[in-house]
Amino acid sequence: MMPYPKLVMRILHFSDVHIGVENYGRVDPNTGLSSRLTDFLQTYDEVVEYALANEVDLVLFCGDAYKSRDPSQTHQRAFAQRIARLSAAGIPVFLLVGNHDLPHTSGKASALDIFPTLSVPNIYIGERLDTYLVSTKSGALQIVALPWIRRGSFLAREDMRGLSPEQVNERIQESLTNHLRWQAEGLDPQTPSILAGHVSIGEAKTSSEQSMMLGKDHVLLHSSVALPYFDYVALGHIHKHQALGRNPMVVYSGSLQAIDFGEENDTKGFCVIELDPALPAGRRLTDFQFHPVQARRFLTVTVDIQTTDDDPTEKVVKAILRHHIQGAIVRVNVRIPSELEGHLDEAQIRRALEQAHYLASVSKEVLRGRRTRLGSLQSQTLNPQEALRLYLTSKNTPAERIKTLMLNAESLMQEEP
Ligand SMILES: [Mn+2]
Repeated sequence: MMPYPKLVMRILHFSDVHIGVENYGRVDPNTGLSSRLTDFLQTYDEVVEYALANEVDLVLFCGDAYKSRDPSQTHQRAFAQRIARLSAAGIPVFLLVGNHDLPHTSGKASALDIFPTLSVPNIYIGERLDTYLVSTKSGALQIVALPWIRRGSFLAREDMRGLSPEQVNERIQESLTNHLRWQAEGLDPQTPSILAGHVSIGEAKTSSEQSMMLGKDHVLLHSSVALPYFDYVALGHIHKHQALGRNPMVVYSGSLQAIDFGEENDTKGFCVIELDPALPAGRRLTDFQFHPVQARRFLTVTVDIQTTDDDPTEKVVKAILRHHIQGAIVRVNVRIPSELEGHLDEAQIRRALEQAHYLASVSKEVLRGRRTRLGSLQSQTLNPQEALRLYLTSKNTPAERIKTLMLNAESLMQEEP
């Protein structure tokens, strides 16, 4: 007898596409479009191609389709074209609403509202904290959605009056934690279940220079989301891919492209998981894979010039050539003693960087002679007062002024932290 085929539900989890991030890009003179738009769409296409080629049961997007809350029509078309391909192939798509997808006020449409408005088949929008039942070709799946929560909707409530921003966050965190537990306890234990959240988890690491974060936001604890009812916890919002634990696995898929040099060392990609519906609740995850995409590289080249280097420019050029420059977004940081500053030929350095996709900066940190002398005094043997006095003296500060500043500094240093 043929063995009964094992039914496995395969889910693709990705997040933070951020179409419209166009810094460090070149404008194509023919189309007027940024090269960074092409970058973002190429990695997004890698996700879609994988989903189509591997006939996944569900594509789960954990929020932030665009950079802006008011994306341009070109950006909206680009996002929708890819969703339409999945929909047409009969692959259900769950779109969770992120902070960048939300309008400022509750009456306005979110950037994702267009899909239910047009009744695009197979598309689900996770726009409120609720449990959604999604039907896939491998059976039903419960998704508890935790979209981005608009502060304003909490602030308007009477019991929020007079609270500090920190206290408001505490209330939001408490409320979300309770609501999540309530949703989780109401799940059908016979049906596979995942949590999809667009939220910061306190234990997570961030890497970007935080330019995408929109202020001080609520942060949940790992223990608030890692509930035993879930077979997998899929997260978006933090751009660095990471797993925060097992039983259940709590995972940020991370973004598909770095947005700044803070993410230089991140590997970008998406996650593919397999659930076995026959296993007990909370233990159905049978496989987890992270699939890297061909994200645009960011590269920092740092060069330290010594007083003994006779050709600083050559040293910088050699350091550049040791790296894979082609196609990268590059910045060069040169630390150079002031007496050699004039010997740095910036035009020659820029020529060595011609193969880069984009040259962000060539910056010089000029090390003044005084600073070198201070370094040679074995600064680790100086106490803070001595170091401050030495610094003020080196800056030609008048003696009276030094006296006043030293008194102030000492009283500051004696204060309890
Ligand atoms: Mn976000």
